Amino acid sequence: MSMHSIWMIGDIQGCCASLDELLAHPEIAQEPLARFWFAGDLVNRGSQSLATLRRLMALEERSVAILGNHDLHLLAVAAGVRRLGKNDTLLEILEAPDCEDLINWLRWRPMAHFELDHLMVHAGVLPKWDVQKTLSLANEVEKMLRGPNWQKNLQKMYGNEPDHWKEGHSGSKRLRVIINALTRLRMCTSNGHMALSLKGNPELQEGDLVPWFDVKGRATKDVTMVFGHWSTLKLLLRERVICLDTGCVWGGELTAVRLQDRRTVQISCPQGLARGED
Ligand SMILES: [Mn+2]
Repeated sequence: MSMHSIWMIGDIQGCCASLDELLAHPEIAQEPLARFWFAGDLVNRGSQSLATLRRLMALEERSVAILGNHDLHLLAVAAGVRRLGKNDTLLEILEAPDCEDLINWLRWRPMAHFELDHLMVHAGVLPKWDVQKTLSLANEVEKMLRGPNWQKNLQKMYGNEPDHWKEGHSGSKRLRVIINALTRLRMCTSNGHMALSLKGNPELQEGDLVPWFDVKGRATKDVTMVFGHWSTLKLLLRERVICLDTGCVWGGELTAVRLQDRRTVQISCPQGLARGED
């Protein structure tokens, strides 16, 4: 058991002032060897994505930052396979003198993290994946991102199909299902069919959908799942489910929960963008 606190922190989305305020909070700053877990969506929508990345990089071994959908979007734009959208706030990163270092740092972040019986992902896991399976599938994506063909491979990452896991999936289909589950999943059927598009898959009856963490018999049910991505849940603290996304960039809070005793510190964020879907 780690003697030092681990603070698990929700989606920052480029709100670096709130991150600075959180890390300087007396309760957190008093312990120089405390560690930090970040649940992904480190950048985008907020106004200080560049400063956020530099701040996170400077934490070095004190932090574990996993990748969310917005972070992968930044990688895809940097790779030249996606364009910036009108609400993206990533241009300052792409134009920064240290852009290459920032992008390479991001490419080496994990897609999932397991320690002290807590499994952290950005969005969710599919019902049949246990901890070891989730980590091994996450590692397939990590290897791709760190590999020589990462730009080309990111191009194939977009799309909602296939919407469920099969061991036989290979190539880009396989990576797409893994990435979609880990970084975009909210609702699915008890069989693990993901409802990813806003309009919903017409083959899925709305009544069949449940939050992924409520699927009965989920293979990860005996560990504590830690995730972000779903700000409308607010701070969800169940015995074995913790959602940390409290909508910082939408005028909510940036939240840190201490792993050891669930002590919670929240910073109010004045920014308050109109709430988006992502
Ligand atoms: Mn997200």
